[in-house]
Amino acid sequence: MSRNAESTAFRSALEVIRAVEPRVADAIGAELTDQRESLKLIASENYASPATLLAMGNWFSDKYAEGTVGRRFYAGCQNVDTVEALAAEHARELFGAAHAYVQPHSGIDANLVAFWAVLADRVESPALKKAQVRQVNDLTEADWFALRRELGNQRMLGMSLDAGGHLTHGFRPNISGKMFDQRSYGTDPVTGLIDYDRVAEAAREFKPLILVGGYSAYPRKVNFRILREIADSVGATFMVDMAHFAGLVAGKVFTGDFDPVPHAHIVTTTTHKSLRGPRGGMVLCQPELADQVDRGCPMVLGGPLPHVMAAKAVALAEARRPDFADYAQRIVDNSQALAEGLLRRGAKLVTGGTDNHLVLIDVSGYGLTGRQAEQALLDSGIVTNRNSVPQDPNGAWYTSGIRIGTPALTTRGLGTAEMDQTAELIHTVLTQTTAGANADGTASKAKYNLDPDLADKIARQATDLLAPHPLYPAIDLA
Ligand code: DSN
Repeated sequence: MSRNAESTAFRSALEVIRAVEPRVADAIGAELTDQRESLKLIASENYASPATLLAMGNWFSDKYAEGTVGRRFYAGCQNVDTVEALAAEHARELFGAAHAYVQPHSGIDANLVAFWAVLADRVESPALKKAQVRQVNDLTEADWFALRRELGNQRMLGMSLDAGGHLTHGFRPNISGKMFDQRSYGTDPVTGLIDYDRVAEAAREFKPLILVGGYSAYPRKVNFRILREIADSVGATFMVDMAHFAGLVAGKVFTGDFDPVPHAHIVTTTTHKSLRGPRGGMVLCQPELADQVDRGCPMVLGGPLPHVMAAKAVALAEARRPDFADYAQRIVDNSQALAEGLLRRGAKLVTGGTDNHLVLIDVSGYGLTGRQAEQALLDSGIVTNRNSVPQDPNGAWYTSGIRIGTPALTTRGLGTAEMDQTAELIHTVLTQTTAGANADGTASKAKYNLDPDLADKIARQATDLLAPHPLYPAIDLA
């Protein structure tokens, strides 16, 4: 691929857009400039390849394709079949999965597909069998009422939100919490690590239908073999949400007990985080759940997005290349270098370090809330996001943590030495920021004081750090 080809493709696309609504073309160009200039440490973001981005911008977007490959509710889906089948094949091969469903539009969608597949398999199918009917429309009103109550009366056990679990794992503000009676397992208050004996105890007491593994803010490996044993011991279906670390599984950094795919009945993921594909979701499962998973659309999903499935096929093909394993390893090397740099300078890290792509700083050590720290870092050109820490006294809005992740900077080519410099920038900002006060003199959880000249200086240093590693070097929009 010549450098000119990428530049020409994006420049031409912007020219076509500009002729209709120049402000959109300008915003697209400005977004590239902003992404090029900021030190992106959001653990859930990355930079998809030009090929992945281009696969999304075309007429596949116009096609409806409810159903699955070869079994559509619309005519003319032969080319959609090609890209959906390719994406699923790449996913199966990459992860060693029996079945892959690539239609979910996001992580929450993938989780909803998984939850309903399990409910259909474990609750609805037995009810249909008992009533000796083939499908729900054949149930009597009384049996349908009983089944609906039964579906709404199931239990889920997942990791607590402040220990790093995700909102979609059964928490009340999310639809999953309204669907399931949920209990959480936390982490050890001293080590910050998952205590598998406590998980087993919670499972024995609560007897969940679904045990959920996976996280969005836990900086350590998880032993999925042990979690599967716990699930089996109480007859639960074991589901893993690997959205954050799918790239580390794909790149064989997480293998054996730490690879969820051979251990879980069903695995969900997004495709855009450490996996570096387009924004989207995906479900992998054991053969016995495949039929139910494939009913995701129209069960809980709107029509599939063929242009995004095309981009998933491209990104998954990229992840099957040998250099992706090297990329995945570098993500973790960088994350560990960042953690060590922060620790050496005196930062307080949840669990004292990291095994994966993310580091969680407890910024109460700097006398700040997560919100204050996030904004002070942003003023200094460093993009992170605030996050709860275990037993967080500041709740989910202000929080006491900052979550930082290395997938994006690793894509740009930054290495461990630059992670140490990044740790220095972060530490400098956080030590030089002080908590602000409200008008009545009380302590504010949002206001903060940071010398603007220092913030500008750090932002320039961040830009200097990025300069040798241009983002999309082949793309010149000028
Ligand atoms: N938005 C994703 C994250 O940042 O972890 C998932 O909610």
